[in-house]
Amino acid sequence: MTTHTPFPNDFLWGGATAANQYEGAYLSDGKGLSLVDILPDAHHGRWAALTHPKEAQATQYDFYPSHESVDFYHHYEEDLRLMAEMGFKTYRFSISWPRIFPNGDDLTPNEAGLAFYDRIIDLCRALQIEPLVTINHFDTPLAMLNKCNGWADRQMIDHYLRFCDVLFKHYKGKVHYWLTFNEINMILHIPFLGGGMDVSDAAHPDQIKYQASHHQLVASALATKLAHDIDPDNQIGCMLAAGETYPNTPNPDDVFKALETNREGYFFIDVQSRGTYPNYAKRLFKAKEIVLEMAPDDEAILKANTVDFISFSYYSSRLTSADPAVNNQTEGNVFASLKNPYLKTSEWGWQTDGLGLRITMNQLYDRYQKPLFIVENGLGARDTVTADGQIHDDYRIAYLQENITAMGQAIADGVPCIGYTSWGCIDLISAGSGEMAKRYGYVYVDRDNDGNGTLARTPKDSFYWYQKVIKTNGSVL
Ligand code: P53
Repeated sequence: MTTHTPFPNDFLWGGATAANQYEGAYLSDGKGLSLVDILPDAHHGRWAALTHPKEAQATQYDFYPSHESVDFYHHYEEDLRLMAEMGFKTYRFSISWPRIFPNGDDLTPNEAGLAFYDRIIDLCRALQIEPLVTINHFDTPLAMLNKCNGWADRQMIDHYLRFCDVLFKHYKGKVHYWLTFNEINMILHIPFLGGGMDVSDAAHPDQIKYQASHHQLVASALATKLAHDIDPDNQIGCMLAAGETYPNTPNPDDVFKALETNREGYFFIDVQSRGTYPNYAKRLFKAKEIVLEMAPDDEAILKANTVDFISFSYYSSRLTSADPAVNNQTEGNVFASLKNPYLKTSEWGWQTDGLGLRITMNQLYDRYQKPLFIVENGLGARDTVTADGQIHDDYRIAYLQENITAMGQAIADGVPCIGYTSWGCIDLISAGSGEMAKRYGYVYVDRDNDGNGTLARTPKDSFYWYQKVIKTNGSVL
């Protein structure tokens, strides 16, 4: 019996993690401090720390979730074998920049740090899992915050390229898929995670944020060139925190507001994929009184070195209104969004919208005509271990079913898609809240918000479900 599936034969099914939320071992083998290493969890002021990082740095918290995290550093073999057991074709992970360059501006790499990723990449290859590497996932070395306010300073481009040069040469022939910056648009929303900067006492934060964005965009283009020069087989992707923003009503004011909100993210991909700043940037800069400082070659660099594919994270659609009285309920969220009454909401206020993924994919492809790669998707939820020692996470399966079905529909609509890596395939620390309780994984990790637990790994029901999805190439969901 042949079952119908919209997914191509070589579709890359897998899962995604990031060093700063997964590895622990925060000072092992010469690693320097990562941005997240100075942050407490949501119950001890994480949001205040994210928005005032210099103050956070001077504060002694009782507990730092990232320091041990779920200790992938010492559990990598077990974890990669579990991924292989699910049938992963690809595994997306990030390389911790301060593990390789502890201070950011070091001139030579920390060999012990590279040795760790050698072990990961060699085992991936042995298990026939294609590595997909995020070069910078919220992980600018903390030392650079203190030295030059992170990406606010143009010298970060050189430091980043030195890091890239080491990676592209060292992993030549072993890694072919690279993402230059995780959720590059995050720099506007959480400048500390996105750009290693503190803008809390800046007179004109938007000026700093967009200038730093420019530095990252130039760095991304130069990294793309370097990757192609070193190995023409390298495929380089940009990475957007995506999710279509809908208008709250058919009022054209709301529709226009939604268009502007979508452009806040497209802004970055317009540069990375089309090679030029979009037309609307001029008016945006004028309205925000931003004057970008550019080096003479910057525009030519951006133009000549566009990305090969468009990757993105998608958790939910968003909703906006032009009426400030309606919109102001939403403060405090990373991405402001009204509550959409047509959608289910998770415990953390994120809404499930599979069709929104199909819409987002169609919009991205219509705009860029480059292959897509979904590199994050999933439901952060509280899990309970039942008396039989199992985790029956039917809510997670339901979310993934809805989203994967919609992805298949988008592919059937004619949108090319290279692969799908769901977020936090093994439970890890939440970026936004620092909690362990907000879990995304197919594999449960025994650890709680306060750091108690054995770190034992247990497959959840969703583990066996996803195994079947991969085995049938998405024909059984
Ligand atoms: P958490 C929101 C807030 C922080 C990071 O988020 C985010 C988002 C959603 O776009 O981005 C990504 O852990 C990020 C991951 C993160 C994941 O979303 O707050 O790339 O590092 O863990 C999920 O539930």
